[in-house]
Amino acid sequence: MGMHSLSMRRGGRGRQAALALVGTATVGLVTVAGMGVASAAPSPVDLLGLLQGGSDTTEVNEDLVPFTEGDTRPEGSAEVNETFGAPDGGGTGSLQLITPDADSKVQAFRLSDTPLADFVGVAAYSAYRSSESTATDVQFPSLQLVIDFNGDATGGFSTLTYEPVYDDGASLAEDQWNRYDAGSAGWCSTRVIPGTFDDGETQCSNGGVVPLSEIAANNPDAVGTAFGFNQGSGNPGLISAVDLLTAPDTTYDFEPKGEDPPVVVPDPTDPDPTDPDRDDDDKKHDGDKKHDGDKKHDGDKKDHSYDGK
Ligand SMILES: [Ca+2]
Ligand SMILES: [Ca+2]
Repeated sequence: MGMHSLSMRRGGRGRQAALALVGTATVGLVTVAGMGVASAAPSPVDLLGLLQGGSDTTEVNEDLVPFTEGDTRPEGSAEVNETFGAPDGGGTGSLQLITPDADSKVQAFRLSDTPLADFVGVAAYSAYRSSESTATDVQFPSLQLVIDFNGDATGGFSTLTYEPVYDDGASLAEDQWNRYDAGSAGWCSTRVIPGTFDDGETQCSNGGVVPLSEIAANNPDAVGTAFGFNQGSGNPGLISAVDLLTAPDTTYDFEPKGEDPPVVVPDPTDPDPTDPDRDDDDKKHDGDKKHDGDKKHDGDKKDHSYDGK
């Protein structure tokens, strides 16, 4: 760590701001994060990000911004740390997710306003399952897409879920990072979507795993209103981590920001802590301005209690 990594992190934030300035698909980012950058001139850092062509990665630090914890229930936890490291290209850290018992649930979601079709062939993430987990072998953190499948028409809410266990050929290996191309795979729906998920086909039941491309094609007005990770409820003892969540236009890299270098501030009230008793009468050590020049007390051994105290 140090100045080099610090400047790298600032570069990452600069790229995020630059993307907000030039990208029509990042309207949600401006709205959600409250970044008033639309009319601001790009700073030198923003311009550097543009020149580097690195407008496709946004770092997410300990505060999870622009994600929020959503429907997180005790004792579910989400923490950006380096416990399980990171996948290739994902820096040094990731988002650790723990659900100790069956009722535990943890989420990290980001609001969006993006056509569902834009996620097709694009959505992806990396996940790690620790062998310390006691959960059923096939369980991994899922990727979820909250959608409004009929656009401006009334209703249309559902949550689409990608889980590796329903993705033929996807790795379920523990203690390693696995990459899931969810945008090219099948998804489940929490609710009926007429013509796509019939009654009885929700929650992955009765063949209710449908390619995302088919869901989008059947519902051309569908909009992704939020996306992110979910673990639980029903995942007791699952210890995992996720990273490099790829959404339209941006990949989110979960990384500890770390601490800035400490700033050393001299203590002006105690210039010579090794010699406290000789403070006032000793010009070499005297640094206590409050008592300097006090003729009535300085140098008077009997008034020692007034001097330098
Ligand atoms: Ca990372
Ligand atoms: Ca609607």
